[in-house]
Amino acid sequence: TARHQELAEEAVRFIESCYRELGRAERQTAARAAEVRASIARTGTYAHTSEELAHGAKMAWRNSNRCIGRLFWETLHVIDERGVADSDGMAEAICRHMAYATNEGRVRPAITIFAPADADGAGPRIWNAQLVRYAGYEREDGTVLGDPVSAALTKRCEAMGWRGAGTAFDVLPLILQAGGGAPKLYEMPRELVLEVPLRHPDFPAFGELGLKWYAVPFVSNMRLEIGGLSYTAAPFNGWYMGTEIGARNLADGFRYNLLPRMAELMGLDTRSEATLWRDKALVELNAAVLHSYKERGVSIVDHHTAAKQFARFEEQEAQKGRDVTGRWSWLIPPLSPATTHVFHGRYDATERTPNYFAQDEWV
Ligand code: HEM
Ligand code: NRG
Repeated sequence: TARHQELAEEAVRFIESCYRELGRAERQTAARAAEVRASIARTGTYAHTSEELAHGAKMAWRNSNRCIGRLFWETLHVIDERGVADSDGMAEAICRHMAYATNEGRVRPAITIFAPADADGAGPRIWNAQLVRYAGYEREDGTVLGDPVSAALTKRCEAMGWRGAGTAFDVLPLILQAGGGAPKLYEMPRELVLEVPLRHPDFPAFGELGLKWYAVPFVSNMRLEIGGLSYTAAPFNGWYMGTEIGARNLADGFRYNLLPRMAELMGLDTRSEATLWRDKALVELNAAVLHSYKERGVSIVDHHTAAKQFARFEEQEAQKGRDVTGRWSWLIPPLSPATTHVFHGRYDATERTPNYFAQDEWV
């Protein structure tokens, strides 16, 4: 059929580039390509070897146009959990991943890959956008306690019987769905969630706000596409760039909206925008994040260092004869972008595969 044809072409394209990068012999590549074609003709699909899976996941990171952290793409630790059959097994595998990646703060980039979607596109799913995120409770007046980005998922969790403590930093439970199964709720084991209390070296009053953030960003709602196969549950993590927390999660008006409070405790004049109180508050909020993670021994990178690492990635890729693709609007940091080389560069936004793609919520 036409779909088999398309899958076979994608699959062989991947096998060829993967095996070339891995330095496999021509004859081996041809034999594997023939095997994959035969499998697709006979069964409508094929399975990756563990080597293909591991290298494919790394290529997908390397091809992630919005990611400034790609220098380290080859170090990704790939955990093959394709054999997990039910949501209880998914929960256990996720716990193993979290413990490995968190590593008491010395964060290790990792991905857990569950079974791929079948021919109808149905596969296992993690409903949470990240494995660790804070609940957002919508109040009567429309304001939100906690993280507004989680308001909808929080409602679903409550509808499934969950009740949070009602603080601004309640870790949400997981909603896991194995292939074909019903979604099931799993309370997050507290000992697996490393968090960092936030303080500022020069503003003790900041520490009194009782703010914190979780140590590791585990993105859990993206689809990993390798050689025409879709891995619909493939949570991955690296470490944070400070601005993700300090310039967005805590600062955006539609998230924790902390700039006014920061300005107040810094004694800034907020009556006129021209005093640049927002900018001053933003810088110190970001300094507090970097300081706090460093103090607690939790991996984090500032945006200047991350941009330099990205420049090394660009050089390294040029040396390997590959062009770097990228989305400029995502690659520039949200704080002082023009101080980084990324701002002054041009990026080709072509989307290559393997890659990570957004997918519909809550199928
Ligand atoms: C996006 C940094 C590791 C894949 C991003 C963003 C940053 C970033 C700053 C933009 C996020 C935003 O604006 O919301 C880093 C750093 C890492 C890292 C510092 C440390 C090792 C990884 C890993 C993967 C990955 C391990 C996958 C294997 C992606 C993808 C996006 C992204 C797919 C786009 C997410 C989206 O569309 O929402 N990264 N990253 N990154 N990163 Fe990385
Ligand atoms: N901005 C989001 C996280 C997106 C991915 N960022 C990473 N990925 N650093 C946030 O929670 O702020 N990673 O795999 O390390």
